[in-house]
Amino acid sequence: MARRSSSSSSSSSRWRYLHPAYYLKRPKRLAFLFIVFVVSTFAFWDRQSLVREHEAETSKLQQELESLRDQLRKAGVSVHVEEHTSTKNSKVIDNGNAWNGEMDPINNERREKVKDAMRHAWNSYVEYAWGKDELQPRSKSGVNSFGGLGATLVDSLDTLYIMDLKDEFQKAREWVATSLDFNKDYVASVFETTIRVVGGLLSAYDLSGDKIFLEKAKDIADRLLPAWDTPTGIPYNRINLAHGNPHNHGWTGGESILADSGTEQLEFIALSQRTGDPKYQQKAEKVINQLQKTFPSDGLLPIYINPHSGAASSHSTITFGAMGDSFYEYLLKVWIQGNKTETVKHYREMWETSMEGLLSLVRKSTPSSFSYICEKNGGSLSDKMDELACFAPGMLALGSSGYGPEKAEQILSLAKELAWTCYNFYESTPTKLAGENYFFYAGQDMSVGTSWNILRPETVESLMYLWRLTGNKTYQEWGWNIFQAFEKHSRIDSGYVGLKDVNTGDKDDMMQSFFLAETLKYLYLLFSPPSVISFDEWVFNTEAHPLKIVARNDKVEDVGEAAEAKPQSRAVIRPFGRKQGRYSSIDN
Ligand code: DMJ
Repeated sequence: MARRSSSSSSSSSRWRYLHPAYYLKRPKRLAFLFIVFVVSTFAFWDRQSLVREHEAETSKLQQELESLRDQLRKAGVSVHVEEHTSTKNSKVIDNGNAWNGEMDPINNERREKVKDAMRHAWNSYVEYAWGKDELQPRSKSGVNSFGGLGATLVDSLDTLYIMDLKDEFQKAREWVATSLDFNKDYVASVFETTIRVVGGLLSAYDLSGDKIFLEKAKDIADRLLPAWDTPTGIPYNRINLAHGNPHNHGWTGGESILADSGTEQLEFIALSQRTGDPKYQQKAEKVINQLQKTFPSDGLLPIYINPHSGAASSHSTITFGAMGDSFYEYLLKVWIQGNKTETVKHYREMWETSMEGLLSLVRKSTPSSFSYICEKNGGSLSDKMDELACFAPGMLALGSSGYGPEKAEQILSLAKELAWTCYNFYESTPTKLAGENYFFYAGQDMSVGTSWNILRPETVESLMYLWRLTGNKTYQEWGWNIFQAFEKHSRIDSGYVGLKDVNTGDKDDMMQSFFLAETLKYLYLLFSPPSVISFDEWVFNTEAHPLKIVARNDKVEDVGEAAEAKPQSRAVIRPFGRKQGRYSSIDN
């Protein structure tokens, strides 16, 4: 009992510490308790803010790391190192595709092989055709097929830059600065000069930020501009670079060609954006406004248009191949270049209308079910498809995401089917290189028509788009097979040649400038991460020259022609200087 009463008294004495009266009677203890409370609250708060500061610092470092990784990828540098330093998020999402952040060793090896091909093509041009338009590899000489504008050199600038061929790029840049002269008494194609020269120079400017390229682009564009001075604004397709005097080819009966007249919008809009001078954009966009007035319900325009009346010649061919192709391509791409805003909505609407027209031209062959795009002459379809029309799968894939889900699926499926057909244009010949065009006589499987191959890019272009947009590596395999066929049949000691006949492998004597501008660039990108020249930031002109997408400045139209050129602030990748590969905003 005694023990129980002692324990009960000690427990009641323990509870007395919780009673406020206890402390009121003992102020020293109350003060002590207060101090303990204040000190521990401060210690806790201090630790929490340290954690917060640490988290903020970590997140800032993470952001910097992400930005550096992005810059490395944009500069085309392998990103092995970055992934080792990253502790989480080893997946990088690019354009909706999961890219595992590691360069696949096979892709790495393949893109090095493509880079080696570019080096070989370029070195051969330097050695035998420096400053000339194109190299004739078997004759080991140069030829001025574009009036002596250094077409191959200008067409190659951005490919050299993207492949990080620094010395080669610098040497080409010096030639542009010191020797590129447009004051030539030469009747040039407005279309070819725009897509290769204006496009090539603008792309080199966007990539490097070097103003010499912009100055030269402006010079040549100013010489082309009088071609648009027609009653409708639809341009003449030829002009003398020194004296003007625009006109059309005799063999078109004085008509303008659809592709030649509607494939300058990307370049001329970009030029207005970069110079602040609206006149280029105004001329090029007026063409589309004019064509929109009489745009047919199926969106399919014949290849000849009268520059005086604006009337399309109803007896001429409708095609997604030669002379029609890139008109449709630019409807979509101007919409992308214009950030898909309300101002450029009519481009997208016209493109969608034309894609309904394209669907009406698609047939399937027997027995292999190859989808192909027919041509149309008058009211009747012809079972013929140019290799040139093989840009269409890439264009369809690129435009598919602008539709609602069901239509997007239909358009993407068609893109995949057409890409399979185009790949088989290559696979079906003894050399595994495609002919210039194919017939599907009475709906039967393909047979080669014109059997030359001039190193064209359209199929590998589409494979690059489809690989990026679907993530399906099969397209890389197909591209690799095509590249190997070029290596086997077209590579010679002094460059790359086309084939006179894909059945026999007989060689021609021309290294087309688009082989370096397009074919090799698209192959290189096919084996590179999708963030190298990403579709979110760049749009490729029809000669594969990437143009940076910037804010569309439609106020430009209110500015008088005499207004001082004032380029807008824009992002560029600096080339090889102190801020290598770094995006920076430039105000000129
Ligand atoms: C290039 O000049 C361009 O791709 C153009 O749009 C079509 N022809 C050649 C390549 O084949």
